[in-house]
Amino acid sequence: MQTLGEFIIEQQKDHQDASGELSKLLSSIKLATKIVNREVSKAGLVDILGGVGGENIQGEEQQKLDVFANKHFIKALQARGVVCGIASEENEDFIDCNTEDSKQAKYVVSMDPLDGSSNIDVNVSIGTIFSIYKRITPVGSPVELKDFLQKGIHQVAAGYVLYGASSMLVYSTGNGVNGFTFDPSIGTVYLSHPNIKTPEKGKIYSINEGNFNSFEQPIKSYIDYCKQEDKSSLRPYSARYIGSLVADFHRNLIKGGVYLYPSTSKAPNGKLRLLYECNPLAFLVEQAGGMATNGKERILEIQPTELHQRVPFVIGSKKMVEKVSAMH
Ligand code: AHM
Ligand code: MG
Repeated sequence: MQTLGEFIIEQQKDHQDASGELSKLLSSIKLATKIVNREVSKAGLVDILGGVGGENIQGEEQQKLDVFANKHFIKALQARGVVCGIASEENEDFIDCNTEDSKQAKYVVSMDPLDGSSNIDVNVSIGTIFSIYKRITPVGSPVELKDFLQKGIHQVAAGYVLYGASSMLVYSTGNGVNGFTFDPSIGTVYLSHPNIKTPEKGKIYSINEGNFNSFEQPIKSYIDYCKQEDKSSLRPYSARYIGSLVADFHRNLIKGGVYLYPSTSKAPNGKLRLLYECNPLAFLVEQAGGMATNGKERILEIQPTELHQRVPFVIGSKKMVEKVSAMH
């Protein structure tokens, strides 16, 4: 089986990445992923569970693993001088990687270093999500906010890592989606899911239905629709919700389904962040033949206005997302 390292090199040959910069960047992500994976897999044995006693910029409690993952992803990206700037869900402002090498780098990365924090302490799957853009300011100048506030359609690559029963890295450079599985016994990552395509329709819906009363009418109607009996459209659908976006998304990507985090009265723009969570997964789902919308607009065409912006999010199998959109 092909390793991730071999795959990255081979892709580089047929890709516009003549300088090899994107390949080096992806290799840095692979390294950070291995470090975080090692730590996640022994959580419970070492003092890495629980909170650090502080909050991130979103006012959410930071977990030790959040902080650990954030630190190691930033370190890996900075050490090799492969990006000029990094925006993280855990940091209020973007980081200008101000080293000699970094100044010459043309890529910026936005990431959620550890998603699904509430699941860390109970041994349920969690993930990392990343998104890569070419900077729009000139190489050599300081990186600026506008380098990060690009529409999702301009992503050069995006992916996620799922720390689960086995750990996987799934990514795309705009040429299909490929999935790699960690073999912990030898520390190698192998291509296990080449050219992932998501089913056009499925029978899973994933939503925090506890918020039902505060959903807007189109979402309530869609949930009712999911529960109605109709053999021809495989209804009633199954409800599956882990509360770890990467895990919920990954299952639906492989099996077919729809994930929704809509607006609620408490969170009018939903909970998930456009830059760190929605855009990268929207890029992947489209590459796999699916769709992502905020109900009215394609996620990848939303113009971001701030780093930590949230948007209502509906993502998954094409026919299912179309149905939700039609109800809007
Ligand atoms: P986080 O980035 O703070 O971990 O929050 C994102 C997570 C997603 O992984 C998940 O889908 C969602 O929050 C669950 O939220 P809720 O508990 O409101 O259903
Ligand atoms: Mg998160």
